[in-house]
Amino acid sequence: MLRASCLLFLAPSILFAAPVDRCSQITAYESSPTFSGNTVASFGNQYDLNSCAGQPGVSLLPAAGQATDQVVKIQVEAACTATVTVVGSSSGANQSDPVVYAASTCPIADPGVTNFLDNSCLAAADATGALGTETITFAAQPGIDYFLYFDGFLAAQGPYDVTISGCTLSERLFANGFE
Ligand SMILES: [Ca+2]
Ligand SMILES: [Ca+2]
Repeated sequence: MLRASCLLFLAPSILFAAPVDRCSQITAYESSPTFSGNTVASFGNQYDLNSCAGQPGVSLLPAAGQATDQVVKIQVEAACTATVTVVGSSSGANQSDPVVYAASTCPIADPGVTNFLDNSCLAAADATGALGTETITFAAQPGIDYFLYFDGFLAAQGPYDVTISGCTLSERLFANGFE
């Protein structure tokens, strides 16, 4: 009886893991291949890139990634090639100009300090402007945490929709005793 109650209590946060503003706020793996977020109210510019170690040729203007950002954590069920597509949209005067990158680390950000993820970056994209679509692809292995960052160009903040294809996302919980 107690166990069932615990599961019911936990279920909403598991089923609806959503992008959060910084790595310390992640409480569950994102297991849905489609979800949405909005960087308008996010904490700040916690994460950024100058380059991407896993994709040396990627074209990133200096302002790519300077906007406020959100992040999710995923694992995959089997070796696969993940394709992450992000489509920007608008909310009031805010127009999203998405920048997306995947990385193998998620540093805990100090207030007012931007963590540059150049060295742990697996793939990155900022090929289009406001309300555009950005796509990254990277090889994923089971049992490894991958972090997907939803960022923006310069100060562009706004809502966005994400689709992850090519992989089955793991629904595993955190190792917190409830698994
Ligand atoms: Ca940023
Ligand atoms: Ca863009």
